[in-house]
Amino acid sequence: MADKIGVSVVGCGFFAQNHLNAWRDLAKDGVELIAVCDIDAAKAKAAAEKFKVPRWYTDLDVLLAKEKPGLIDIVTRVETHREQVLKTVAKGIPTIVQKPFGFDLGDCRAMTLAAKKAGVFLAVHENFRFQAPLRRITELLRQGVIGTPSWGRVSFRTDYDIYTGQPYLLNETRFVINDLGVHVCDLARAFLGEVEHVTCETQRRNPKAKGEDTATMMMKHVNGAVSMVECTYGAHRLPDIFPQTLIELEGPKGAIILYKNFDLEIMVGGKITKEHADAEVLHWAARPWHIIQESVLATNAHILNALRSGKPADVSAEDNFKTFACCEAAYKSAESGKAVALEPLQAKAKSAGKAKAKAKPKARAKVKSPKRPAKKAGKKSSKKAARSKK
Ligand code: NAD
Ligand code: 89V
Repeated sequence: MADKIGVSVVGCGFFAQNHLNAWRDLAKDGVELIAVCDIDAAKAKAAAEKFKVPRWYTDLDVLLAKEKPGLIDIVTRVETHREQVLKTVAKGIPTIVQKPFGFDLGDCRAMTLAAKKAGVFLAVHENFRFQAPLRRITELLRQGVIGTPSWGRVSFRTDYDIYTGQPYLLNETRFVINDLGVHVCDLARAFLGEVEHVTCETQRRNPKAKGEDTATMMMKHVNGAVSMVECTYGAHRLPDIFPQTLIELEGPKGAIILYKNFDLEIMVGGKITKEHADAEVLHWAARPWHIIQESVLATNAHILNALRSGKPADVSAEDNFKTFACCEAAYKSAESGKAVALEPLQAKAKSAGKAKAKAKPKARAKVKSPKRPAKKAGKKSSKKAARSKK
């Protein structure tokens, strides 16, 4: 049995239920849930009772004063990430923060720099690349089955009702790129390499949404590869395959295509090899979310192993900063109608991040365009009655 590690989960809302289940499954690897925290006392208490966690809090500062977690897992919404991560990192506590890492690249840089300066482990819970079919594609690419891909498509298209489980998404001024774009851009980087520039068009198909719900991006990768990277919550397609991501990759030796329902085809030397790459439906999971739920367990297990072996996670803060830079470039491209190079953006965010990292959260400059989601909207939805975790 591995050494024990005390884990605290901050935020006990909709998606945290998956994290709590996954940490409970990792008890066999020494994980002990020691405390949970949510500003909504009912949610913190309910999570503590359901997952047999000995202590619950409604204030992260109090938790940090009383507990000594070996790992903190922040599963609150984006507007709280920067403030919370700066607190946990200042205490020297290894930290995981849910996606999107920050609201903008300045946030991401401030957190990345703070962790680097303090020498504290910081990972982003970017789980899509840990989904079973996408893990399989990574493995095939590492084996060089199709050679280095020079073209790819990463596609997430649905109009599944995500708003019942995540009503706050309708109020996000940065909507689908921050919510789904982070996943598909991360996959494009993972499969085709670092990105040189991004072109993007956005659409708002659902009039009730404040922000864009559709993004079509084209990326030029540093190695010359090109990818089409798309995500929408407004595609009226049947069957709706939520929450599946479809992949196409073409390399010098062949192609890999992930079709709907996890059917994977590997085309090499004039032959097609077919695999069914579905994930196990874990004992606490249910279709269609099982593919995401199993990836939460895989992501947590990967991050825990990285922490224990003293290495950065594959989805470290530094790595996810590069994914978020693609998203920032996509927003800027949609605004300007031009291709946006990543390098100057990353350099700019680096210096801005340094200055902001020193400032207290209250003293932070207001983001002019696009605006951050109104605090009221977040509060209102967080107080809603307990929702299904599916
Ligand atoms: P939610 O609103 O249901 O849950 C957030 C919880 O955080 C609420 O219970 C709220 O009371 C609590 N909270 C707010 N401020 C807090 C604070 N200062 N201290 C402690 N608790 C606080 O939101 P959600 O849908 O669970 O989303 C949480 C995060 O998970 C978001 O960043 C979202 O993007 C992400 N998410 C990821 C996936 C994925 O597949 N990776 C899927 C869904 C959501
Ligand atoms: O946050 C997310 O990743 C979600 C999804 C529905 C894909 O889980 O919105």
